Amino acid sequence: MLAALLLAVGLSAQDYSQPDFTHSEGTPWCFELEITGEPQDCAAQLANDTILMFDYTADAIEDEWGDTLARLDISHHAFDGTLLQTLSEEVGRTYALPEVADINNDGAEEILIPTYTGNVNTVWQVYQNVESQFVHAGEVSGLGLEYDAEVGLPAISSRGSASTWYRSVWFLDSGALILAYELETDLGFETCSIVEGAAMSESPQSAEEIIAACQAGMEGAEQ
Ligand SMILES: [Ca+2]
Repeated sequence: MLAALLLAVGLSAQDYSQPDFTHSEGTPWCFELEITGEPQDCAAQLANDTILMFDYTADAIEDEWGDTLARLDISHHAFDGTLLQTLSEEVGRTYALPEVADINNDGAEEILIPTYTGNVNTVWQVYQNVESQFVHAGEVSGLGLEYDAEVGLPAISSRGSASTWYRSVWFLDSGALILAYELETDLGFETCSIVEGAAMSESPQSAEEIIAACQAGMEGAEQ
């Protein structure tokens, strides 16, 4: 697939400024795919007009428990087809698709790669572009990592048990994703608790303020 794309990029007179050029090569945009739980090749366009190709090879790897994993080869290309960088990940069954999103609101997109989905939560590998190269910044688990405008930091919600939820808030800088805090909400016991991370000082609210807001929200939800 990738070879075909590169050949086409090199030889054809196709207009690559057309946003849907990968369709002609048979590779859909990731955000257009329907989630099936099976590996699906896809492409993503970054705001700086470069292209990411996500190329899965199913059953390429066997883990220590004998389960088969897909190998995911990621290649980053300039619009003229020039290869800028390659990355790879081992991927189990996941009900999520690769994403590009600016999770820390600095104007540059990160790559979010789902590598495994458990009962509810998905494990995501986060890559940040640092000096024109994507570097692995960290790993999070939950429903989806996004910029939380209220907090001004990346955050992700995850399910604990039937009655517990977590909200993890992170600080991303210079290729490192560092936990600010994790807020646990127990709807059964109606309690809020917080675990502070190494980047707690990046939070605009203190731990006490976060807990107080959480408790107030729980009481408000009852009425
Ligand atoms: Ca960013």
